[in-house]
Amino acid sequence: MSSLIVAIDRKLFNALKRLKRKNVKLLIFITATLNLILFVLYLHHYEHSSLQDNIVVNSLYSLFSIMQDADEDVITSAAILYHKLNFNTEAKWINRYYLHENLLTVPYGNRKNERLESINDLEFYDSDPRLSWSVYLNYLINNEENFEEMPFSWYDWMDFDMYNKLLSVRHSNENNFTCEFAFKPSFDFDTLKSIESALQERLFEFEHEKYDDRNTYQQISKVRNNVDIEKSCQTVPGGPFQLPFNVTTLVDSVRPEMYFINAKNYLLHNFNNPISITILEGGKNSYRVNIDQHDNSNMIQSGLLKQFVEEQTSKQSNRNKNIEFDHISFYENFLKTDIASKLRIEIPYCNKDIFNKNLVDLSIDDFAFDVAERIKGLRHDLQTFNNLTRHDLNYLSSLENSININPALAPKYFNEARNILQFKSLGHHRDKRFFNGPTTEGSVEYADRLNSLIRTFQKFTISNGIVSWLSHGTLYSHLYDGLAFPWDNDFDLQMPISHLHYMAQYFNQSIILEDPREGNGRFLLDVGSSISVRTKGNGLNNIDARFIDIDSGIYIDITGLSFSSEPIPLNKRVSLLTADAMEAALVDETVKNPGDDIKNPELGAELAALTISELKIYVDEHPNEFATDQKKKIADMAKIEGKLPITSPSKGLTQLQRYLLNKRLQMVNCRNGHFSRFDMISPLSNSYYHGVPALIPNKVVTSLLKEYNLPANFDFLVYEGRAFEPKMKFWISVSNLRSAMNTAKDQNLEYIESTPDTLSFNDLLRAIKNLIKIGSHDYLSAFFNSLSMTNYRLKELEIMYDDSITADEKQIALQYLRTTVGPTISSPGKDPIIYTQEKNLWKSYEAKLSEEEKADIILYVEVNALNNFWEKFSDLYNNRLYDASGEVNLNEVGLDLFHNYKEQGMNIFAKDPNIN
Ligand SMILES: *[C@@H]1O[C@H](CO)[C@@H](O)[C@H](O)[C@H]1NC(C)=O
Ligand SMILES: *[C@@H]1O[C@H](CO)[C@@H](O)[C@H](O)[C@H]1NC(C)=O
Ligand SMILES: *[C@@H]1O[C@H](CO)[C@@H](O)[C@H](O)[C@H]1NC(C)=O
Ligand SMILES: CC(=O)N[C@H]1CO[C@H](CO)[C@@H](O)[C@@H]1O
Repeated sequence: MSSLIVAIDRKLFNALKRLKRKNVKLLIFITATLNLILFVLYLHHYEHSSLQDNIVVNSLYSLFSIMQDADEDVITSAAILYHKLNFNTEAKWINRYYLHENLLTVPYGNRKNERLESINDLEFYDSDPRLSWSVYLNYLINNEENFEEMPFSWYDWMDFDMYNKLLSVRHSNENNFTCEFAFKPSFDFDTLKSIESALQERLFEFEHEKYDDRNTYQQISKVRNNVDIEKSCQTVPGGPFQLPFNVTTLVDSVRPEMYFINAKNYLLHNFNNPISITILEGGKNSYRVNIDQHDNSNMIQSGLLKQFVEEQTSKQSNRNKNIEFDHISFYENFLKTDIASKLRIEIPYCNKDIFNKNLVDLSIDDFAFDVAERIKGLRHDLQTFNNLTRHDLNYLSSLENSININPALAPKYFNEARNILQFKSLGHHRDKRFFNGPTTEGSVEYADRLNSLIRTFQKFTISNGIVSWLSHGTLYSHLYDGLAFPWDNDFDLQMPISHLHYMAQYFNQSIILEDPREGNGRFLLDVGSSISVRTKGNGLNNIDARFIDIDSGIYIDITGLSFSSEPIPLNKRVSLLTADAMEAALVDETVKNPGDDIKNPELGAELAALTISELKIYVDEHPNEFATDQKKKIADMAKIEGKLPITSPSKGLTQLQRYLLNKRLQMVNCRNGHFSRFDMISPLSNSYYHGVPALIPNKVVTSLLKEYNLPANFDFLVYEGRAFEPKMKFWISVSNLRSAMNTAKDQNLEYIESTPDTLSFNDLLRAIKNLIKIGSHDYLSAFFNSLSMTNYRLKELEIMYDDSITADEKQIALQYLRTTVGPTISSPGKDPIIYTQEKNLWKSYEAKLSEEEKADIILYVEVNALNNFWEKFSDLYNNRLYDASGEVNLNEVGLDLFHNYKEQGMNIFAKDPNIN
């Protein structure tokens, strides 16, 4: 440790003293209840007054449950909680989940905190992942012998918090809950008051102030919508788990807090069950469990919970009647059973080994997929062997439908909650079915959700050998620090068309569950209904598939790349094709004069066998078969067909010729007309993104330049109100940066001499201290928690973009970095469910603490985190971050962007790095 380590100032010293005084009691408590090892660890912890050591931290967390209830330990347990909440992103729960204290204790409503006698008295419950995992895994293990399918209810696998609040006051508000109520654009003022007075708390937070008085309420009550309530809703009897109405059509033209109620009601009563649940084991294996398609009873209605409780009760000794839902032990038992090996998926066409190599060579054949041939093969298997799974059958029927869809007539598949009223278009980025209230973009929770989304998707693809790579804005964000841009609201990935098909066949309509030891993410993999269409067509299906967070509606957009007849646009920023290459392709006989025997593989059957001009003629002859907007679209498309800018190589070619030209030039495209040349993609390189392995295209710079004004320098940057500070390797809001730099020369903050774009190392420490002083808590935790990721990415950049070493040398260093440092990167964000739980717990602690105590705890924990953080930064500064005795001394290899980005980072993004 050097003098750079922050000095503990007087305030902290006092806080520490106070904490230690409290601690005397704690020590007595511990000796009485815990074994010696924990005790020694704990002592050790206080001697060094630091929450750094992992083992210490983990045993501290496990102490939390025990200390929670002992009043004198409020300060210590609050400090532990605050540390875990902000500076630990492991998916460990801070407490345990029990039948009586948790499930049977009413969380809100008229009977709040009441202990129910038995599960028969439950009229609603929160589907805590520990509860659902335990009950359903136990069911799987018990039915190992003849397992066919598992019961399913959306209620058991999603967040129904606000809906449960309504259920909790159902009895006193029975008359309020009508179809009328559900489709009002905003709450009726008196109804909301009546609900909340029974609830004794707010029903929701977002813009709740608008309902606070009649004046502000005026603004929102004036909006109108035009819903045919009779058509969209039925009155039904209310009861446990059921409000007395049934939303049969999803209508989003209401305010967000109303739409939330509608969407949840619709899910419960009218939405199909998924085909399967896929359980991930890290990034190693996927286990696919078939779901009962017809029943949507939850675990109480189906009797599964009752069975679980009875079984556990009979197993336990009489003195301990309290049942714990220890989901991890059920999970680990499940992995050991025979049923797990029966459910494990191996996709025959995929190779899991690709994630063990630096470079992944794709085959040009991966970008063409013969749909007709696949249909034939599956039909044959069905008839001969009768061995198609439900997933195979759903996929087959989708292909048979898709192959007959003319691109001009493909129905829109994905729907977003676009029409939500007074919501600033935020609904545009949420799947309509899984809207779950307005998680504000830019909030910690939103960032955590994005993090969980991409991490789980990556682990899902890795465990199946499915190839996909970062693209568009996602690839751009990866470039700087291996993390999403703070203003991002989704992710974009691309895959070869063949892998889109493999993924669709095996997992379309599966709920993908994250390994519960790593997080509580739950996602629907949803693939569109017209994936055999590979051109833009009517433009309604630019996205082929989505990986959707069912707890928020946020998603990853997935697009397949393939050969097609889409005309090649001329890119203004960067030319993907040389004039020579275009010339050569255009005079190629196979393109110029394709023989009569060459068929355009894009053309399907029926209307899909027609080109757009032929379709136009057909429409004119059969006007009654088409809707007005379809006719208009087809006419528009026919008009522009072939009329390309004079500079496009595809100009004047027939559809078949355009297809052959694209193939000849190795140009592949998505359905939104984004083109890449094959060698821009392959070989892919293995990198890390958000702490998990991720593939990136071969020519990153060219790929980015075709869409963005990528700056050539790795340097200080300002964009969208955020600044990228290369020493921090992180995006910081400009207003936070001003405070950190103390531009106002505030006496209470540290004085800083250097400027943001030439920040000196010592000033960096002062800047971070200022962030602590101004209480920029969310920023600090995001910044600290992503350090291992941003350090990794910095080193990777330094190696990849160093012109002074050969491609082979780079590969050796990258391999070493990836295999030795990569696996140690921690998640840059918390599991959203654990985050919410700890945040709510912290709120309850805040109520018990004085302002002074609270400030002391926060300061204490943050300075400790800073110590830990600064040690790593100092190691980086002193070139000893990495173990120097290994095969490659990573401290020395590559550019020195950390100390000298102004010079060394100049022009590095002007061209693609030479890495193979
Ligand atoms: C809600 O309506 C749908 C469609 O009419 C029906 O299938 C379903 O059984 C109804 N649910 C309830 C709880 O009445
Ligand atoms: C069905 O079984 C045959 C013969 O074992 C096999 O070749 C084929 O791949 C199977 N089809 C599917 C869809 O699993
Ligand atoms: C995915 O499943 C949905 C729902 O069954 C279906 O509409 C769609 O066509 C399927 N897509 C593919 C490619 O199988
Ligand atoms: C609008 C409406 O019907 N409000 C009622 C909600 O329920 C309470 C309690 O039954 C009534 O007092 C309100 O009139």
